Amino acid sequence: MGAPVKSLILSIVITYCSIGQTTRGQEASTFDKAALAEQVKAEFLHSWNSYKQYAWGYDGLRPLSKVGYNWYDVPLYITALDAYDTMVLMGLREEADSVRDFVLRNLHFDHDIFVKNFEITIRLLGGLISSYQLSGDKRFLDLAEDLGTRLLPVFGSPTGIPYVDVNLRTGDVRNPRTNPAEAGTLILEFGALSKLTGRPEFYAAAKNAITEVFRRRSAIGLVGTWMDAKTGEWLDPNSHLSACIDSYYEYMIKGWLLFGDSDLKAMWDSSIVAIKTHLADEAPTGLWFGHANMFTGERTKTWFGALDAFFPGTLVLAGDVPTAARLQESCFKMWNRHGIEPEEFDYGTMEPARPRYFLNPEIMESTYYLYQATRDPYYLMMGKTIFDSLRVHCRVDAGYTELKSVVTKEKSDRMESYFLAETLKYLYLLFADENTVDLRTTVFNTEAHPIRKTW
Ligand code: DMJ
Repeated sequence: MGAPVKSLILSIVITYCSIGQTTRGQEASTFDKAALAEQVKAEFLHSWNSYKQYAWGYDGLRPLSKVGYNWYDVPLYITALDAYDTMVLMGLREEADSVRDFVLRNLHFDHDIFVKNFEITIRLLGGLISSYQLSGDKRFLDLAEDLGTRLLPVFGSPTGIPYVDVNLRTGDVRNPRTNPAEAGTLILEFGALSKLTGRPEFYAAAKNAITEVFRRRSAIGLVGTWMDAKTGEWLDPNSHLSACIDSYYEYMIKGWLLFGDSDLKAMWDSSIVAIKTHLADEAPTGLWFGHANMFTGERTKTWFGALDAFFPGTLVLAGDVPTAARLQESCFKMWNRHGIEPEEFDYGTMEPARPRYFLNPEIMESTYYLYQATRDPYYLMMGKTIFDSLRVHCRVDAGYTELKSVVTKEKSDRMESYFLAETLKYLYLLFADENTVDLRTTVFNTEAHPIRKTW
């Protein structure tokens, strides 16, 4: 058993002994977990069947107009591949088999299109790797290797920090304006690809990318929002845990857990000190993590949002369950303020700063990890509240849809693939048998694709 796995088990045990006994919600026996898991599965099928009916073969569904849309000139079957491993985990064998046959018959990457390296890595490369591991079908791994090879040119900048876009056929790259999340959220997928194919260049390129971002942290240990991949210069010094930075931190701890790479653990150990020193905010409404200038530490905004809600989950994986539990309380307050969380929330005024909601999964993800760590039924209550309000405010005839405003609940017209890959998967796993996924051997990538440590 590797050291990261031991540390995860240890953290779960410590937590169980310290706060796991404290039940703030109903008793476990009053929750019919199995029934709730079935209800989530039914909502998954409602969404998936709507996608099949109106958008089959497209990358995504517009649930109000009931049409499909593609990200590029040709479809890459993003929703189907993102949803596949959720189907497997839910035991939807027939659906999963039909997706597998469709994807393996139709998906290839020899297209003259520029794609976003980060999005294609977390959704497709991650999806192909988990599909391979769950199905044992080597054709998924062949597709993953082909895709990984076509994405590799992004790392060819003078700094090794990846360009944002790459042409899948020509290998041309463009757009050096990047951020820590896009540059630093690649090591799980590229690293697993190295382990599974025996080609070390994938791991090396992704490891170098996150290392080069980390090396450019400020004297007080923070990173900014935007940077130039060619020069390594910071273009925007705003530091936070939200979009553009979030999963850069997540992959330090998950990379440590999946590969036992102590350099990644050292990056986390250093970063978490800076985060707790300069971003943490003990407000009258609880513990939050706001925005600050990466060079001076000066507070720039009292904002926290739907994406930041991944952080309790990452803290659990890092072994800091007490802080995770406190922050999760704040996330739940943010959710309950209007019955759905906003994209950005000003915890100074306790009102949305950006009122949209994109069906994001992060709060469900953190609820799942906290329940796994504590077995406290309070987190089942939390998950049920979140699930109920999703059904009330985002469910439509053809699937689930985003909101233009969590205040007015006005709907917008898009169901992102991560709703099936992540949002419903984490809700399902929260209520399903606790051993559905063995967290001692499995690490979820940032799109919730489970990657199993088989090496
Ligand atoms: C997903 O694609 C991933 O979770 C990513 O890390 C952040 N954005 C969405 C979900 O909100």
